Amino acid sequence: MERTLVLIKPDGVRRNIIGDVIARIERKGLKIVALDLRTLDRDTAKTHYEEHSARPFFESLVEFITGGPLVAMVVEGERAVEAFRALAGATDPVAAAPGTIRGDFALEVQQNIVHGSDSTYSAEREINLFFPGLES
Ligand code: RTP
Ligand code: MG
Repeated sequence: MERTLVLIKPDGVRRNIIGDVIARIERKGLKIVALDLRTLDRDTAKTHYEEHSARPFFESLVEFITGGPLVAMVVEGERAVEAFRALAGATDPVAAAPGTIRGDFALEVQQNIVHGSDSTYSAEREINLFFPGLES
């Protein structure tokens, strides 16, 4: 069984759509095996997004992701990484298909409601960062 790290980013929490996002995950048949509301510190945010550290939007991304509470979850199921990325939709919410989380709820590329790990390798790294010691 595969696992992925899902975040409902601060914009999603602010807009009171935690329940809607969770409902879509559960409706798909994926299982939530860990869940926590927390505000990220800058070091954790920088580590989480370290692949983007040289990008012009990095500082703005760190500000945004640390700017309020977010929901962190470990989601499990058959091909969970790919399954959640499909539910989330394209990074740019305007390009994201209607029916996806980003396609239905967002307009701006930074404030795109959710994060999902992009590979099983990233998932393992991110789950260890957010939920160290979580049993398998
Ligand atoms: P995520 O990592 O959050 O799941 O999103 P993703 O894989 O679809 O997109 P990625 O390329 O990893 O970008 C990470 C997050 O950075 C913000 N972003 N801003 N201003 C910009 O041009 C820009 N590009 C990306 C978004 O919040 C994106 O989800
Ligand atoms: Mg990404």
